[in-house]
Amino acid sequence: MIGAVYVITDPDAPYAVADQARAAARGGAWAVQLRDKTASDADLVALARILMAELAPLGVKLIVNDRLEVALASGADGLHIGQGDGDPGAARARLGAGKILGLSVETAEQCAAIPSGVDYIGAGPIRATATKPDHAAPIGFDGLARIAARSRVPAVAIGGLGLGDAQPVRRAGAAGLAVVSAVVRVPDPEVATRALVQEWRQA
Ligand code: TZP
Ligand code: MG
Repeated sequence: MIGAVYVITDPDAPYAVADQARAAARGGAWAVQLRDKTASDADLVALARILMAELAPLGVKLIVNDRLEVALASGADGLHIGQGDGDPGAARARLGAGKILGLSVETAEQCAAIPSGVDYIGAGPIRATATKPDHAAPIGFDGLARIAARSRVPAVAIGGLGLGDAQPVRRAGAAGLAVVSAVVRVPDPEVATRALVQEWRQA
C-alpha cells in the first residue's frame, strides 16, 4: 500500500498548493500530503475536496496533515499526525478502517509505542531541513535503519531528502521517501517527482 515517493505540499513554496499536488500526481507520487499549519479548516476542506476529485482517478492518495476534522469532512484518503497531535487510536476510530493513518517517529524508542491502527510511520528527519524549523535532531541513515528494523509497519524516510538518496533509504529498510522542497521548490515539480520515482526503481 505504501509506495516509493510521497510528496508533501508547502503553502510557502513558489507554486499554488493545488498545482504542487497535481504535478506530484502526474509525476508518479503514490500519495500527496496536504500540509498547512495556518489555513482554516474550511479552506483546507474545500481544497482537499477539489484535489480528491483530481487525484483519485490517477490512483494517487490524498493525506491530510494534522487535522482529523479536515480529513473526515473532505473524505480524504488519510491523515498524518505527529507525536504531539493526539491519540492515533482515537484518530483511527474516527477515520474508520478504510483510511490511511500515518504517524511521525523520531526515535527507535517511539517505535515500541506505535499503536495498532497506524499504517505507516514517517521516520526522520534524516537530515536537517529548513522546511520544518522545529524539527527533532536529525537521525541520519543509521537512525533510519534502526527505526525501520524496529517498526512493525512500513517506514517512510523524511527530511532533507532528494535525488541521490533512494539507495541509502532503501538500504536502510524504508518503504519509500517523503519530500517537500525536492519537488515543490524546483523549476519543474512534475519532472522532479518522476525522477525520484525512476531513481527509486533503479536503486
Ligand atoms: N517532518 C520531518 S522533516 C519535514 C517534515 C514535515 C520536512 C521535510 O521537508 P524537506 O524540504 O523535504 O526537507
Ligand atoms: Mg503534526
